Formats: sequence, structure tokens, C-alpha cells
Amino acid sequence: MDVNVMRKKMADSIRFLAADMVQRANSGHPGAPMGLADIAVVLSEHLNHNPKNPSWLNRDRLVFSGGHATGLIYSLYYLWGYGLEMEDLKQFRQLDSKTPGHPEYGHTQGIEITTGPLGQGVANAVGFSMASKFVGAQVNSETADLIDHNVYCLCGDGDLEEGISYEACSLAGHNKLDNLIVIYDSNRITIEGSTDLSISENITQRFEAQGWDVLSCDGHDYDDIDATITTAKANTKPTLIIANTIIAKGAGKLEGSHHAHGAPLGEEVIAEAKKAAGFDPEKKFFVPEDVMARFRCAIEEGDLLEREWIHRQKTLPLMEQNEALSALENTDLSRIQWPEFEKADATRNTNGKILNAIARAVPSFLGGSADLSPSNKTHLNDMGTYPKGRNIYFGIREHAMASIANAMAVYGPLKPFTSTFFVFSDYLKPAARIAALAGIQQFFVWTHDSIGVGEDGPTHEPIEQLSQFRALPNFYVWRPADGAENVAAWKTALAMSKSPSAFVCSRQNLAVVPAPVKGDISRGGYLLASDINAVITLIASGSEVELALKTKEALNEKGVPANVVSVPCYDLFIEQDAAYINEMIIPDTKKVAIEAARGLEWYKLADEVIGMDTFGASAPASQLFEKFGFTVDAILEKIK
Ligand SMILES: Cc1ncc(C[n+]2csc(CCOP(=O)(O)OP(=O)(O)O)c2C)c(N)n1
Ligand SMILES: [Mg+2]
Repeated sequence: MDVNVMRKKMADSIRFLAADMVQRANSGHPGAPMGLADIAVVLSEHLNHNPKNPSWLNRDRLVFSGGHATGLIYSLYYLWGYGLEMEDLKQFRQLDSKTPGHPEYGHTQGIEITTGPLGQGVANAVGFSMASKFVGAQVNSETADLIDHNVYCLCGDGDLEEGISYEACSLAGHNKLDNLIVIYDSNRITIEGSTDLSISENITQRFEAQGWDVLSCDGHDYDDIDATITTAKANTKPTLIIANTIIAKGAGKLEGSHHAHGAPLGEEVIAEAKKAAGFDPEKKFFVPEDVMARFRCAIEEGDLLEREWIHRQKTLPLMEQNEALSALENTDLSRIQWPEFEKADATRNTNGKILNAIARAVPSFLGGSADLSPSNKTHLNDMGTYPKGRNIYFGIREHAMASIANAMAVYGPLKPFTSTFFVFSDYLKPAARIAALAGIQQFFVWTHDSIGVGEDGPTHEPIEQLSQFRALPNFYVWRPADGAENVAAWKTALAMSKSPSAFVCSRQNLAVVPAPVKGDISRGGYLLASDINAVITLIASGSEVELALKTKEALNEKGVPANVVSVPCYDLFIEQDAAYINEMIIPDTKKVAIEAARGLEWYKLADEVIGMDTFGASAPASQLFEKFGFTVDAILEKIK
């Protein structure tokens, strides 16, 4: 059979699988899968991957930034032989299926990362490429490369409209990520209709200005797609391929229509489309034998590719490079020499020392800041600059930074951290949410944690952020009171390989607090000071722990016995069993939470919350704590 006739048959098989899936589920997106089917078939010929070992390190990465194209994604993983069955395709979007509405990392074999919120995938692809360049810089040599794969990303109009793609692609161009190939499904259609409604920018000029090579092709002409991908692979810059496509290609009267974006095509349209393509309109969820056989070649071909790669590693220079790779992959954390802290210090400083201690012992630990490392204290001393070294300069691109680090964390052997001011965590929230949802171990360093910021004023003073991130499931927010709590926070976070953690650190100095009276820091909260027959429990985190201790002293002077519970990680503390929590916070005491933040979540543990009900202000920090009631006298007055 002529190669293009076969390609067409393969693409049509994908089209009708996707159309049948959406029709059966009575929900989903047939347009993008059908418009991308021709590209997917040719990309399939270029993609180096091994369905038998989806975690082969040197595989090409493939990111579907338009996560709504699940009809295409699951069809491909089924056809390639990743363990999905036809029954799974029939269960598309159903409870507990392997084929949920948008692709979920860790849920379906082969999915490289969770996508759905538009734009994230483009930044993730940049992250995969950045990860490959770092690992490559450690393990490749002039004579042989251990890491030489490509990163492909399929994206749509929506992904390029989202600001995160601008940030991420700017950084990609700056870092000359030559193995990155973004294929833009330029169908000029989004949900509301033609892209003429809302965008008229020159995408070619935008990407060229960002240091990319821009190619274009007819997204339904196999030879053109093939030649364009071949050119892109040989490029010395990141490449954008503008693929001119028609949404819902092959769907008869719905071809080219925005109505095909996110609704079933209808039985009639599907039957007519199948007939027109020479498929039996009566057959649903059907793949011709020769099509199946051709796609399943990926299993043997992929196995061979990986075996060749393993064989390559047995040559002499590569043996040494392998040792570099083993060092990266070594997850033994017992080598870390944890610092000890004896005097008052800002937790951003103690945190910086901890980062350096981890980096010295763990070669896969790397990261950076959105241009705030001097303030965040995140510079890794004597560790050089990315890609050879471990200090990454993300620029002022918080959203892309966090999304890039998500991909770096799932790439393989890397443990990335990112940092910015806590108030600007708002700028990266969507990526933090994906980290939590997908179980990605990214470490977020967020300094300047409260009105303690001081003179920079309310734009820079976080109020609601602690509540927001504590509300995020599978996300652990630490707000240490001193260096010892900070160390415990990191020990705990490093051991939680399926959860992101954040370290919310102070700008100002905090006193060293005493050792626990009862309980463990690693359980999120512990009894810090106690009196026999305490009638009141003061609960606090971070900078307010010192204040709680002073308030206890003042209460004691008045003859009131009191306990102080430090809760550096609210999320972890409320996960403890009731017995533990009740041992720390004695139920029949009056429970008062003190935190220079909104504090709504404390009502789960406290009778009263002394928090922030307004934005902060611009003044020296000590005056702000006084103005907003964070003094011993003000607290005594409030709790009477
Ligand atoms: C951040 C975000 N905003 C909005 C949506 C909802 N949404 C899903 S697809 C889509 C339109 C995307 O258009 P395009 O990327 O061109 O995909 P196509 O219609 O061509 O398949 C929108 C607005 C989303 N998934 N993510
Ligand atoms: Mg579109």
C-alpha cells in the first residue's frame, strides 16, 4: 500500500476512535483529535519511545498542551500498546476509568504530565527540555551522548493566547533549547468561534523575536509534515511548527466549525464521515488490522531503541558518564549535613543555609528564583549556573517557572525548587495546583511571609495566601518559627515524593524557640510550652510563635496557666489522628490561634482567631505588628 494511503487510513482510525469515544460518553472534544490526526500519524514515525518501558530516560517527551484532545491522546496510547484496552476507550470520562476527561499524570500509562488548564503544557515542554539540557550537561561528553532526545509539544490557539506560553517560550529561546519542537495546531478556531474575534498577533514574528525558528506546514499533507518535523529536529534553536489545520477534519458538515470543538458530532455525522473515508459506518470502536499492526510496531521498535541505548552505554567513555547519571539518580538523603542554628535569624536565611546543605549532598537538587534570589536567599554557593550548574535564572516569570519545575520534577532524576516572594505565589498558583493534583514533588520557597515585609507595603504583604495554599489538597505549607523547625520541614518534605511542599519564610529575624515539650515537628504541630492545668492554648505559626510564648509569660504573671502549640505545617497537623491533636491542643482549654494572616482555617482548631482582617500597610515592620494587634497587650485585651 502506498505510504500516504496507509497514513490516511491510520489517521482516520484515530479520528473515528475519538469521535466514537466522545459520542458514547456524550461529552468531550472531537474537533482537536480529528484535526490533529494526520500530524499524530507522522509524529508517531518520528517519536522515539518505548511502550514496554514508559520511563526510559532517553525517550522523547510528548506533551499534549491542549489537554482537551484526550480522544487523540488515549487513542494513541492504545494504538502504541501502552496497556490501554479498547474497553478503556469505551469507558472514556466514566468514574474510575483509565481515561478521564483530561490526561492525568500517574493515572494513565504514558501520560508525561497532567494538562487541561491551557498553556501549562507549553511551559511543561520547556521544562522537559530544560531538564534534559541539565542532565545532558552532567552526563554527555564530546564523544558520546547519553541524553539526546527531543521534546515535542502539541498546542492550540488557546495555549498561545495564555500568557504563560509567552513567559516559557521566552526562556526557551534564551536558553536555545534546540531539542524542543512545538507543533501549533493552527485551526484558527476556539470555543466561541473564529480566532479573528480575539487575536490578530503575528505568531511567526512573536516567536522569531523570542529566538525561535518558525516553520510552517499544511497539517493535512503527510509529506509536508514529515519534511517539516525532519527540519525541526536538525535545528539549533527551539522550533515552532505552525501547522495549518482544519478542526474536525473529516467530520463532513462539521469540518471547520467551532461547534465541533467540545460536543459530540452526532451519530449521523459520524456515520457519514466513516462512509466517506471508506470505513464501515456500522462499526464503532473499530481499528483495521493493518492499522493496528503498524501502530503496534512501536513496541518492538521502542524496545530496540532502548536496547541500543543501553548497548551504547557499555562503551568506555559512557561508563564514566553512567556514573555521573547514577550520582544524579542516587536518592540517599542521609548524606545531608543539616545545619544547626543557635541565634535569632530570619527563616529566609536559615532556609538558604539548608538549601545549600541539601545541594552539597544531593547532585540532583537544583533551582532558582524569579529574579529574587538575593532576597529569597536561594543562591546555591559554588554550584555554577544552569545548564552546567545548578542555579537557574528563571527571570521574572513566576508562572512559567513553577510549571517548568513541575516538568523537571517528573523528568526523572531531578529535585527542583523555585522561589519568589510569598505574595507573588498568586502568579504561579495554577502550576502549584497541578503539582498538588498530579503528585509532583516541587519545593516552593516563598519568603517575605507577612506584614513583616514592612516598608514595601500592602502590595507586597501576603494576607490570604496561607489560607489559599492550605486549602489545596496534597500541598504542604510550612511556616517555620526558627531554623530547627525549618530543618524538620525540609526533612519531612524531602521524604514526601508524591507531594509538593512550600516553605514560607520570614524577612525579619525570629528568635530560636525551645525544643518540643511533647510531639514532633514532623507531624505538623507540637506542644512547645505547657503548664499544669492550662486553661488556655495559644496556637501559632512562624513569627507569631515567639509572640505566643511571650503572651504565655504575661498570662502566667497574671496567674493564668497556658499552653503554646507551634503549628509550622497546618496541613500535616490536621491529618494527624484525633488522639495526637487532642494531646497537643487540650480540648477543654480556650483555644486561640494567632497568625499575621487571614487565618480562616484555624477555626477548625481554635475558638478564636487573631489574624488579619484587612490588607497591611507601608511602615517599618515593628509598627505594623503593633498597628494590626500583634502585641502581647493587644492579644491579652482580645482574649481577656
Ligand atoms: C486556562 C484555561 N482557560 C480556559 C479553558 C477552557 N477551554 C478549553 S479548550 C478552550 C478553547 C481552546 O481553543 P484551542 O486551543 O484553539 O483548541 P481547539 O478549539 O482548536 O481544539 C477553552 C477556552 C481551559 N481549559 N484552560
Ligand atoms: Mg484552535
